[in-house]
Formats: sequence, C-alpha cells, structure tokens
Amino acid sequence: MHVVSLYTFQWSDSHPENSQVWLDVDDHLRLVLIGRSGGGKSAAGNCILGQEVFESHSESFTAVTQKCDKKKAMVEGRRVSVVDTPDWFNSEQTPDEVRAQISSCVALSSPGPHAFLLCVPLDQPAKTELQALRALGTVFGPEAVQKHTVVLFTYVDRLRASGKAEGKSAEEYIASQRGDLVELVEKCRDRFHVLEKGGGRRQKQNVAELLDKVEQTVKEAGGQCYSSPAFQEAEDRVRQRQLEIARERKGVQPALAAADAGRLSTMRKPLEQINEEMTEDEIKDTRDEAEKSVSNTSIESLPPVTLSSILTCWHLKL
Ligand SMILES: Nc1nc2c(ncn2[C@@H]2O[C@H](COP(=O)(O)OP(=O)(O)OP(=O)(O)O)[C@@H](O)[C@H]2O)c(=O)[nH]1
Ligand SMILES: [Mg+2]
Repeated sequence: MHVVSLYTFQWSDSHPENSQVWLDVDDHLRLVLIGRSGGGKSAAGNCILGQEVFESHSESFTAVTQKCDKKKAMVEGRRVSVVDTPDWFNSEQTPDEVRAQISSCVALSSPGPHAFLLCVPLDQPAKTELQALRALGTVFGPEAVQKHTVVLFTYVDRLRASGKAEGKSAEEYIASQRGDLVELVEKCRDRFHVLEKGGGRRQKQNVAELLDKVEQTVKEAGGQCYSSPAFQEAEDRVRQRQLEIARERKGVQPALAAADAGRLSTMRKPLEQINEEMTEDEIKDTRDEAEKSVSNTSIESLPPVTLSSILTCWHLKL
C-alpha cells in the first residue's frame, strides 16, 4: 500500500471536514527511533535514510544524541521521515527534562508515527528493553506498543563476529538462544526486523524490507498512523502555528498578529477555516518551522512523567 493513500485514509476517515490540501502536507512514512544510549538509534536512522544525517559515534562516555531531531529523505521511492531521540531513561535527566524530550518527539512526529522502532543490540542481554516497552506504553498508550512498535535488532555484525550465533541466522539465534528477545518480539505482536548495515545493495534491500514491514504494520493497525490525545494536541498546535507563520510572512502588522495570536491561543480556529486562509504551498513551506516551534513547547495531554511511572522501572532492573 502506498504511504500517501495511508495518510489520505487516515485524515479523510477521522476528519471528513478537512480539505484535500491538508492531506498532502506530510505524506511521509514517519518513524521514531527509541532505545538505550549506544543501542544504535542514530546509526539506524542514517542507515534507513541512506545518509549520515544524525550524529553517531562511540568515543563518548555520555549519550551522543541529546535532543530529538527529525530528518527526511526519499528512500527506495518512498518519502520517509525519521525522528531520532535521546535515551529518555538516562538517569542524568530529570522527569521534567524527559517530559520535554517526549513533547519534542511528539511534535516532530505529528500527527503521529507510523511506527516506533525500538533499537535492540543483538549481541547484548536485553536487560532494559522490556522496561522500555512498558514505559512506551505508559507514556503513549498500550496501542503504541501493541500496534505500532517494531523491534529493530542492531549490531548483527558484532553478533556474527562474536561467534555466539554459531553460524545460525539471526532469526534462528533469537529463537533458539534468546528467550529475552523472543519475549520482546511477542510483546510487539511478532513485529521485528534485523538491520543489516555495511552499505551497498544489500543494505538498501534490507531497508526496503523494513519499510515494507512498517507499511504492513500500518495496514494491520487499520491503515492509520498512531494517534493519541497528545499527538492530536500536537497536530492542532502545529497547524495553528503554521497559520501564524504564514501570516507573519505575509506581513500582517505585528500588533494585529499579536492580538490574533492571543485569540488563537484561547479560541482555536476550526481547521477548515485555516485551510481556506492558506495555500497548499504555504502549508508545505511552513510545516517544518511550525513543528520545530511546537517541539519547544510542552504537550499538556501527555501523562505525567514521574520516577515511579517511568524511570524507576527502567533503572531498578539494570
Ligand atoms: N558494529 C556496529 N556498530 C554499530 C551498529 N549500530 C551502531 N553502531 C555504532 O555504535 C556507536 C553508537 O551508535 P549510535 O547509533 O550513535 O547509538 P545511539 O543509540 O544513537 O546512542 P545515543 O545517541 O547516545 O542515545 C556508533 O559508533 C555506531 O557507529 C551496528 O549495527 N554494528
Ligand atoms: Mg544517538
């Protein structure tokens, strides 16, 4: 199924009042990378997008990715956007900082990711990933895990080099020797992918297979990206912000714009009215800036991020 049609289905289904112009705003397959620091999130993002766009290195004793970032590319004929995230469960971050990071991720993947990719190193014990899945369910809702998470196994090359797989394929190794990984995959309704890096045709083919799995995931979830009150709030804010940016660019007088901004924040405009005020080009041109702007704000519909709900369950079982 083509991504554009997935997106069209989503919006025409849940927002019949919206005009076609919004349907074309973002026809990307939206992926969010999550997992522990050093788990290979940024490297996986670079591999998927076929470009070195996310910072990724091993010489650091602290987490490399410190804030959420979004990059886009055409991949095997598909528009793909990837949101890279820091390790949300890093003990050095306060719950407020984690909440800000999650808000940022929600804004950048608005109106919702098609898949969360939980990066899991194949050559290490999965001590923390079950807790990560639980935390994901707590923050975004159980359907985020049950319907939209794919386990993305990383470091298959190191597994092979270690000899632990004893010549078996990664799938055979997981099934025969890694009950912990089997449990993870089962929690995600058997959705997993083994990421093959190393460049060349093989890597491209492997990424194409991953994208096929994501599209299948979306199909099985009813043809929609993941949504929740937090993502709906983010999308609403991004659209409002797009309108403000378009007006600012048109040179609406500052006093008028300020008065209008105040009005917008207290009384949100119906989406169809916003559509009428903006051209298709304006909608496309203002999208990235609006998402970035909203990514620096707090999404109020997110549940509280507390030590007991997230961080404790992550760290106590290390
Ligand atoms: N051999 C090998 N190295 C990998 C693989 N994936 C990532 N790496 C390396 O491991 C190091 C850490 O990977 P990153 O992708 O930066 O890890 P991260 O999850 O983004 O880590 P943070 O940004 O700190 O949260 C980098 O040097 C990567 O090149 C892999 O599949 N195989
Ligand atoms: Mg990183």
